[in-house]
Amino acid sequence: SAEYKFNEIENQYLKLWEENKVFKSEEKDKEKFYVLEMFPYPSGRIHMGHVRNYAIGDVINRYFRMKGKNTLHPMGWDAFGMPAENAAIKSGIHPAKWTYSNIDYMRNELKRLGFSYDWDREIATCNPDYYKWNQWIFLKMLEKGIAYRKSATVNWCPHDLTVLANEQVIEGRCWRCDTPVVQKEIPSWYLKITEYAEELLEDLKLLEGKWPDSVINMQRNWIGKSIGATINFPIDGTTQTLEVFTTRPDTIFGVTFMALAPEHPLTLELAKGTGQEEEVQAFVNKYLSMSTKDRNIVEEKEGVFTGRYAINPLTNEKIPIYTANYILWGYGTGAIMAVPAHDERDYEFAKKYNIPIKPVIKPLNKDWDFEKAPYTEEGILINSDGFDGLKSSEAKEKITKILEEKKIGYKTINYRLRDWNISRQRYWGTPIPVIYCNDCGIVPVPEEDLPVVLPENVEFTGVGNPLEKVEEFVNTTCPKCGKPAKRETDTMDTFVDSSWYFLRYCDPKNDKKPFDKEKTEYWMPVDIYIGGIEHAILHLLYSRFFVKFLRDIGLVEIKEPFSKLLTQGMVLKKWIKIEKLLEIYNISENTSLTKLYKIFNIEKEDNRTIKQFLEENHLNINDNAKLLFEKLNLPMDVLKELEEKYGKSDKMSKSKHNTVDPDEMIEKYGADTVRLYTLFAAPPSNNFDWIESGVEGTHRFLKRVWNFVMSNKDKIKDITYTKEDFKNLNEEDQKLRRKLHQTIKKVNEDITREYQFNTAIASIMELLNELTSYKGNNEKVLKEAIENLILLLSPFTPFISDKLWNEIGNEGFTINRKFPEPDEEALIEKTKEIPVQVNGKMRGKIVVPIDISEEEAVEKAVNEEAIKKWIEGKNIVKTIFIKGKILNIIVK
Ligand code: ANZ
Ligand code: ZN
Repeated sequence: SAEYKFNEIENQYLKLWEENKVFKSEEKDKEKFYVLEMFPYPSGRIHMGHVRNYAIGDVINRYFRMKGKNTLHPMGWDAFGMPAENAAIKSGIHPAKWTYSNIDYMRNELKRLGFSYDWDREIATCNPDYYKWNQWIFLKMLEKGIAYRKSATVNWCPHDLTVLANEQVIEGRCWRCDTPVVQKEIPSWYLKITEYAEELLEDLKLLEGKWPDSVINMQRNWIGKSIGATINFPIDGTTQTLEVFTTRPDTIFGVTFMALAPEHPLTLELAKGTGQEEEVQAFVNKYLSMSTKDRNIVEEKEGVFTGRYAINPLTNEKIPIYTANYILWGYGTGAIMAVPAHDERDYEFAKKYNIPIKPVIKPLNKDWDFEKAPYTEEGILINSDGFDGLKSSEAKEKITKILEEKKIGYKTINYRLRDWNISRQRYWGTPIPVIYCNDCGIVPVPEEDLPVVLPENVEFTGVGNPLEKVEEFVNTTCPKCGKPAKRETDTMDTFVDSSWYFLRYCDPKNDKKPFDKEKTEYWMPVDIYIGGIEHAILHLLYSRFFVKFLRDIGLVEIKEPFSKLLTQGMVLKKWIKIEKLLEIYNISENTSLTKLYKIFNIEKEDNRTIKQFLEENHLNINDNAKLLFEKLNLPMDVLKELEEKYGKSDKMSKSKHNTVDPDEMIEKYGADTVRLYTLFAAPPSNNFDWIESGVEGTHRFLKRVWNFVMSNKDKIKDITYTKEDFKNLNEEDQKLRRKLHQTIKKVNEDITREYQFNTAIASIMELLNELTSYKGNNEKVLKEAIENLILLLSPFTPFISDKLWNEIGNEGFTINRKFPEPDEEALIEKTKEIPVQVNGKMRGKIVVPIDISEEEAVEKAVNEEAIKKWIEGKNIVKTIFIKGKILNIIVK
């Protein structure tokens, strides 16, 4: 039969699918199913992580299509962002050109993999048709007070005069020019996500069981709701008070010091005239010059006494006030009442500075020595005057109430969540649509003037924000008074772009509105969203926030954008260091190349040592051994074996040289094999190692499918069948049908239950084994099995499936066929083979109907050739029959 020419087949079907617009989707009077994968950043080429992510989505889309759902499966590009601008700075290519050419390349790669996207819905966020609506939504937020401007601290490079993202700060220095980075306050635009904190938290309940628990927990912690009290402590010798936030008002009798953030305005003020001023000033200076990132790295608690005391409002005790590095400015009030007996950080601090530790909570039923460690849970109050004996929960309420009565405190709910700073001082993003007028102040760009388009003629020097230097862009007129005015040059954080793109896919070409409500009402919410765990917090939270805001202004009615979330695992690749290679062969850097060649049976003289060679080639023993193999032309198959045996699994990355290029794999094995392998290697949420022998195995399976179907195609081409034909089948035919329908059942179950593609594929592989060993000659049974085998494979390996489908005489494409459903009838085992013993010894087997009676079974056994001879001429005295299991005949 004909060879499996995957390249030819795949290119042929790519064309056919495109010509026939097979993946088009539109609203219909039919149940919908929206399958979405996180859209990629157009970095240049797709990587294996993308292949896996999109292969998972593709199977789901194809499967539910075949199950009769009206599916939506769109794709687009998260196209704004830093790498494009960095490329412009480094090599002078315009970010737009760089981005669009990457998009063109990657679109082809995705098509080549056979992914079933409706490309008519493609969006690129850097297109003004798209970002116009970012601006429109921003203006709505501005109108509703959800967008606002305030000053923010940023990383600033004093040499390049530019704001740096955290990733651009390398060990406290600018990534470009190595100048130490400083912190600077600049005005920025914020979105008031905190207004939705409670709802974002509350609605996580709707996602329970549908999103991974880990993601729900990360969101919950990020929002970080704390219930407690705000308490005012009078400051001794002044009329001022110190306001603190605590989640443990029940511990107020145990306060032994107070602590302020270095940034707290009272920190320096209190120290004035106490003799502590200089020391406090030095401490504050030290921490203010540190970036938040560096500050988080400092583990050691550190602080300085301010020289002042606060008064505990319930005990009238004098308590020293410190400034301390572990108090954050921007959370709570930036000041705390410290209870070292019951808080880890306070305990550490108190131990270091010899501050008293006073226990006020007793554990319920265990011993505790407050000199050894703090007790941080709730318990029973002690050393707390009239509150002794109360449970923490009761005391919290009582104490808060008393503070409220005395008007020195009140119940407070605090969220860790901060408002979202969307200002980026960069070119390649959505311009923030506001204008600054000397007379009118901040003026929103009128809706009819949208989009504010990025100017094209821009210079990328790496110094400052390129937009600031484009006079035609910056200088404009005030929309209110008509006088000269200046345009905002900040662009939006690219997370804005991805916070609503799933809505735009529902109506991607609308030029009157961001999207039509009727269309989003039909398609939304997304039924399954697939992507990396790295987006577990920000992207998902921002998208949820946008949907809630858009609902508030009447654009959507849904509560949550993503009904189900699947976070796929990583594709890892084992690799070994040169160092490890030397160790394996028990050689050293001083070994000669000649000897190294010998190890691999290569006759070649080279007197340089490995060390010399590495130096000459700018390699190092921590580099991937692959580099050495390549440079010395050593046998790659040996390296592969070594990697599989001794290698260390790591996420694929360029710096480790352990990436596997999808294009290369497709070239070598075909897209069907690459898809099938990534799906077969592990369940979607697990990590797995890319192992080429595994790829080869999957490829061999597809070859066997090909060969089997092609060698039977003439036999079955003109055969037709109906269920009626399968009424009275012999055992062999029944067995094949049973296996077929068991497989169909399992594949359906595995896919719908947690998307267990790997086990589904394994069962299809078993089905092929059964088929190749089928000894019957019922062509109807054979045809049914082959047709269904092809349809079962179709979501995973669509190219070979469509090709074979047509080869055996069917028209059209498998995605338009119904996905197989099990014939319950065929699942029932009707006959069974059971062993027969005579006087306890195995003498043969009989095939009998499953519900046969004892007499009938014995009747059949005594007529069986192999058994007959042990019974002839004797008397049957007893029979023991266990239905479906065994028959024992006792004779004399
Ligand atoms: C007294 C106390 C006693 C506290 C005790 C804890 C245990 P969460 O749950 O994260 O909201 N805190 C308040 N503001 C802070 C700030 N700006 N920087 C650092 N720590 C701050 O934590 C609230 C608790 O963290 C508060 O309750 C406060 O310490 C501290 F046995 O007050 B607690
Ligand atoms: Zn004006």
